[in-house]
Amino acid sequence: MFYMDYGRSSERQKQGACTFSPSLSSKYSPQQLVAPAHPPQAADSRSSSYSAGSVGSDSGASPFDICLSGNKCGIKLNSSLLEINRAKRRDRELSKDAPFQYLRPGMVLLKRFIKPNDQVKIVKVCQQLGVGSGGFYRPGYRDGAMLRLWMMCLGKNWDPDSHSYGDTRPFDGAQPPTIPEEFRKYVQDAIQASHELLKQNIGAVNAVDELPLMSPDICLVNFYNSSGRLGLHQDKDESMSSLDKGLPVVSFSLGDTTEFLYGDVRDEEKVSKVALESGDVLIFGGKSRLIFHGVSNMKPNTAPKWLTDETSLRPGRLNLTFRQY
Ligand SMILES: O=C(O)CCC(=O)C(=O)O
Repeated sequence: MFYMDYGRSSERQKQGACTFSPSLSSKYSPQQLVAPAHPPQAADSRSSSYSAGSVGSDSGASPFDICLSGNKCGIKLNSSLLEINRAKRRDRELSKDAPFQYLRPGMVLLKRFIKPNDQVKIVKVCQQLGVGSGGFYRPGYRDGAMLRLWMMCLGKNWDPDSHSYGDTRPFDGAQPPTIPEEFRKYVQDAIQASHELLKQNIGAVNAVDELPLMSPDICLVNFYNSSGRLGLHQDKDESMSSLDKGLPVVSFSLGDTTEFLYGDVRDEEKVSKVALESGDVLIFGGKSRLIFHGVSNMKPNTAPKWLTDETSLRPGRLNLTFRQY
């Protein structure tokens, strides 16, 4: 991953998105996306565990809790279980309307692929891992610029300063938690589903060529509050072999909707954008493995109510990107 640096750019031709559901693409309006020189606001006034820390992090602070304090991801009582189940069923129905979007060669979006109960499970597991050793922290750079998100690495640590992976976090020596087996299973399911959908929808003869199989040993978990964002960058800190094979990045979105920006050059005026909603899985590999991508314009209060009710997830968005080193 390469958040701040311009890095090498891809010469690939930009392809138009082909959707099998109402298209969400529209023209991207230019914006400043790189990390700000000042720390971003906390998710809400109750919640800040941020403090300006030592190099590259808020390492002096306790881990950030992605769920609101006091609820510890338990069920809140303001919605009945009956209502919650009804809402989940409704959302499952919705997912049938727009299951698949082919964004460009090597890049697909599986709409609301993660089932409601699994979304709840993922948030709860991330919350628990996130408050332990190696949990959520505010990444930053040596020059003091901070990313507008909280991060937890699973499997291997990604260091924003050196743009490299390691076994421990440089600022506190913590070892990243391992990737839960269930998460790996969701990734395999998503890749398999994308192959089926590539065959069905675009007649791909060999879907594995378009989106190679991968077995994740890294997962970066980002939490964005309503002012969270991530500048255009390429994910290219994985091994040369992984990048050469185009092993995909598999990205899960949970909570509030956001705009995902993507394109062949690091130019905010030339990127496409697509909305990522709770339960969506975005996969980019093969010819799209080195796309520039980023996140802007969070849409507050768009998380499914059942998700926030059942988990007390803070206002914002949780994103998990799985990769194979
Ligand atoms: O939050 C997202 O959807 C994108 C995350 C991302 O680009 C990254 O972690 O490299």
